[in-house]
Amino acid sequence: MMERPEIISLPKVKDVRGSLSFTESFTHVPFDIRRVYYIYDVPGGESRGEHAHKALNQLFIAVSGGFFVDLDDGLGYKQTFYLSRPDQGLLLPKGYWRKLYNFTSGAVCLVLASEVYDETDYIRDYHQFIHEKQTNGHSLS
Ligand code: T46
Repeated sequence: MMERPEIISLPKVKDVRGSLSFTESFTHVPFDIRRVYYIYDVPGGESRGEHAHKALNQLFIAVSGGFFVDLDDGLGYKQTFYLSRPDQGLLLPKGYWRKLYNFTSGAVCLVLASEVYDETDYIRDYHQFIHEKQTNGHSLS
């Protein structure tokens, strides 16, 4: 499975009618896509995320507008990405604290996810996240 977060390019088919991009399980994303959700109408100054997942792998796509994504693995890796291209995605493995913020007006974040929704997969307390990472190494229990 994925090791580090990375930006991937998605196919783009462009003609006089406009552009079309697509993604398929195991072709562009290294997991079976079990769920799709999207975040939109985010008011200026609001942020999303601020949690980590124990098992969930995801692909984030800015299908409209743009936003920042701060990532933290709890063990020293910290990285900020700016997503604004519908023909690119951010592959995010399990185990990263994430914060999405500074959404432009009308921005839409499409998320392809490897698991169905499960609240027990979330760690929503940053201190607990750091403690678990530093106790268990890379895995979250
Ligand atoms: C993530 C960031 C980027 C559901 O019922 N089903 C779902 O599939 C999802 C994703 C959420 N919900 C419910 C759970 C909460 O009552 O929707 C409500 C808002 O969810 P949450 O506060 O987790 O929203 P975000 O934007 O902070 O986080 C979401 C995802 O949960 C998370 O996986 O990485 O987007």
